[in-house]
Amino acid sequence: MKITYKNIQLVAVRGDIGNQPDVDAVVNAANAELKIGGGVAAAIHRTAGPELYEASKHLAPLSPGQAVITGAFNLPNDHVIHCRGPVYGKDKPEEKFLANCYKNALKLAEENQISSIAFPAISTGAFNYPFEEATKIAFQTITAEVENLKYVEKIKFVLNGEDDLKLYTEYLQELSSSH
Ligand code: AR6
Repeated sequence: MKITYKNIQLVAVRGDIGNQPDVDAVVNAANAELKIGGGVAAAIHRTAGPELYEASKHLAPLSPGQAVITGAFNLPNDHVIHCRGPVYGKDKPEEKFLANCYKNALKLAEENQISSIAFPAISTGAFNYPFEEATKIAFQTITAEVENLKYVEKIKFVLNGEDDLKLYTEYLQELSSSH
């Protein structure tokens, strides 16, 4: 599913965030220590190679909502933006921290003149954020930020499951018809 919203291309696909050659930057769903972990982080580190951890570990610890940027090494991208999402039920207020992840990632993208970026559904795996609530926050935040983007032209959402893609597709359809 692909739409154009206020001159920004918004795309949702089902796939692996570690294999998105059509974007300049991929977002890592990181933990505080920027350790390799599971899920998104494991997929990104697996393809990027050990240099990614070497390049990022000195940037830890990250607070909830914080984002940092590194190179992408063997990934087919130029940059990795590492965001620490909130652990649901623990890092409060979780809505604000999750929104900050998307805001801070886009801010770093702008500062680095990045034109295309892929996001996973931050915090919805090991960090237990309910998928529907997290999706609402992702869309609220991104649609509010779109006005401020000068360099970013394309935002891609890379989802793991069929139902996840279905929900993102519904949000994109709604945005496209409201616009
Ligand atoms: N590509 C796209 N999405 C994926 C992939 C993939 N390869 N693998 C999983 N997902 P998670 P979090 C989905 O756990 O909740 C890690 O261990 C997954 O289904 O990666 O922010 C880190 O090291 C879910 O919807 O991130 C941290 O310790 C979403 O991506 C911690 O987990 C996020 O799942 C971060 O937890």
